[in-house]
Amino acid sequence: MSRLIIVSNRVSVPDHKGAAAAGGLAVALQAALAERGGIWMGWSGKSSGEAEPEPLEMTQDGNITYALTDLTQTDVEEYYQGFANRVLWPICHYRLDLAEYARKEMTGYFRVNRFFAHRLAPLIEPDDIIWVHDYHLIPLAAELRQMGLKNRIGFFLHIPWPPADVVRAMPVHEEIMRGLSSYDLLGFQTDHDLENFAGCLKREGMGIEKSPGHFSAHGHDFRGGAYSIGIETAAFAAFARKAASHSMVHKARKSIEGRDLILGVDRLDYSKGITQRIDAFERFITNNPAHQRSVTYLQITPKSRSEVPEYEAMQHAVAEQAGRVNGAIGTVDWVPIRYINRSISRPILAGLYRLAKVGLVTPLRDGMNLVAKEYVAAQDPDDPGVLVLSQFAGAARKLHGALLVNPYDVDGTANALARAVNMPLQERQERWRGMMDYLLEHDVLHWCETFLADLTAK
Ligand code: ADQ
Repeated sequence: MSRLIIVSNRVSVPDHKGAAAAGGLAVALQAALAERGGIWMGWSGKSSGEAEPEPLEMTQDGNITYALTDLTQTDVEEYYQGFANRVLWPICHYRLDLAEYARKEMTGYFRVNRFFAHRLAPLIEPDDIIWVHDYHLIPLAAELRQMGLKNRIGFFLHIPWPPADVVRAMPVHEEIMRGLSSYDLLGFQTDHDLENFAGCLKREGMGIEKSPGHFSAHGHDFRGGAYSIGIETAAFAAFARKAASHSMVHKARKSIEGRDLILGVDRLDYSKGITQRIDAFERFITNNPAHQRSVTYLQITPKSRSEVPEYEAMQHAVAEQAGRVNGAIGTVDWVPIRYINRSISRPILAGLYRLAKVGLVTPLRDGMNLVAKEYVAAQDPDDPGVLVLSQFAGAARKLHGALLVNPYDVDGTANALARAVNMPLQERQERWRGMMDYLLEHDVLHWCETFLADLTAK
């Protein structure tokens, strides 16, 4: 079996606290690496001076080598905070209005990809297979090919891929499309993202889809597929079962005083639709006064990317909005919204999911959305809660038992909330069973194995 090399912007170096601390994606990638032996390379998260780069920071764990590189402060600003998070992220989430193009940052993005290629190339052996992750590193294969590497290289995009008209708003869209076309296998979260990619190739006149999932562009033949990422379903369900006895979960249960818990869990990001969700909750209460005091909405939202201006602005907007709604609909003995800006350990998170009568997951656009899957996995089969899910999350393509909503439609989401809190047990069980069966079969290991099987297939 060939060795595996994984490259991603950030790397999960194990701290040996077990799966609970690591999260499903890291666990699955580490399992794939352990099976084949290999290397996981990425940015250390640190910035260094502009002088000669320090040698790679290597950590050995069994047959896996973790190789981390520092970047300069300029690199971090241009590649990561700049082009990756202020152009590719908004564009891929259909937010043309938020994309900030600057030539300097685009150049920095391609420069850092070349730097990654030069640091990685000496570690690569001829029959290694290489798996690159996410939008930070789209040009990496093209750079490695430029250096003469013939290895099989796959790419998985964790975020959505938008239609041609959106992609074409990006000044360097041709280079980005050429970068994607340099891989041997391109993995997208859903069939819709794959269709959008095929549409972009066609619209650009860059290439053709010779047969479903088989492309030819720039003189290179490659494949593309939809590989929906999963979670560690069985392990997560086990955390949730155990979590009932966790003191924090116990305290949370006591503090809601018998009310139904509606739960939202998201990184603080404009793609997650948090402000629209708070509006929908307020509308639900004003349209259904009988539910005043009978529900508590808990929104757990750790800060992310605070160095990017749009995120900082959002932090203020959400906090203000939650305060305003509490002021408007709260009563002396009822605080409708609890808003928390912190990360929560996975076992406690699993316990809170299980406690919640409704999982409210309403991104405006999301590659997959693992929170939706975790919420389902954490439910008590005898008394499962209801998932209210945005039709614009990749997860909606397969989680047919959810109540699907359009997050831009505040009344529609408010109505779905009312339906969720009133749903009879039998309907909740039927909806949940179908989703859970799907998630048990399509877990994160299945995702990882399917992608790697296709990447290594002749
Ligand atoms: P994200 O945008 O980060 O991921 P998501 O898929 O929901 O979104 O994953 C978030 C993860 O963070 C979940 O595992 C969740 O449990 C965890 N998390 C969120 N809030 C937390 C908190 N307060 N405390 C602790 N943990 C918390 C990107 C894409 C997604 C895609 C994933 C994986 O944007 O669309 O599903 O990658 O491919």
